[in-house]
Amino acid sequence: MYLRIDKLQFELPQPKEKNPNGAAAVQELMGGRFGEMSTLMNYTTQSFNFRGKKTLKPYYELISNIAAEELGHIELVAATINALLAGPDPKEQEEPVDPTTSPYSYAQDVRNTHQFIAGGPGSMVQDSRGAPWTGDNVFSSGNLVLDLLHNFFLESGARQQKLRVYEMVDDPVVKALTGYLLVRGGVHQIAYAKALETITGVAVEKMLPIPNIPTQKIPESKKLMDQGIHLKLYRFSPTDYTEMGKIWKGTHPDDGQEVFVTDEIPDGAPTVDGGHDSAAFAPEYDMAEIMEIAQKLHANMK
Ligand code: MN3
Repeated sequence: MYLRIDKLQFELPQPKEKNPNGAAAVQELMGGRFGEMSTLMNYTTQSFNFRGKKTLKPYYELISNIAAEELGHIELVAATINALLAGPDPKEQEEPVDPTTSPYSYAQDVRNTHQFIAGGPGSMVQDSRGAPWTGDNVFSSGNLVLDLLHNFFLESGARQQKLRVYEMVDDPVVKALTGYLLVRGGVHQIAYAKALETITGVAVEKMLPIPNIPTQKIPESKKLMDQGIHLKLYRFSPTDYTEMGKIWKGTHPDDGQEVFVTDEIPDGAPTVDGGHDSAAFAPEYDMAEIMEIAQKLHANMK
């Protein structure tokens, strides 16, 4: 079972300006092969299929709790895409189109028109090409070492692509998102390395960081590392999953500090609301009308 908290894991800044092509690039972190949908569904599926949940409890718990955190990561990526789609209009705007004839025409030249036509506009479960995420991205072999090795590779590929999106999209909301995901994905990358080491004795941590750029070099990440966010593995349950500290222990390869499992959950921050978009009939053409309906529903509930 999952408990849902109506907050983002991390506070995102306001976007500089509306940036649909930036939003299309960030889609890779949602529905790309190495995106958050992939980390979420790989670890979720592996936890469902796990054989030996009691005998290999620390490994089962590690995969399960990282899966729970990834659910919050897809939420953060969606919030970033939506922030870029709903941000303030760019200052140097081209000749405005007559809104009475084609109110939605501003969206015709964006990279991913699907975000606008199907999404209203909103995030999609797609990569940066607009190709839908697929279950073919899930690897769940039933062999623990192979699955952990895959997960280490997945987090390493994810780290590379986050760094590329960081360098591609010049907006504070994207820098903050990628800065945060680099720190948290780094925890997961190291956790899978530590898990592999406990089973095989191979010093997987010596391969880190992949790519070979210290996370501290990213200002948005360094700010979080100064708060110790890179040392914590969150236990997303009030009562269960008590043994993953047998794997998530020892030192962090970046700075040698002690890592630990924590019962505290992230402080969290408000979710993003794109507001009313009458050109897209979202949530409806006439906002006053839907407000009236909502008020009636609210009155009926009393
Ligand atoms: Mn993640």
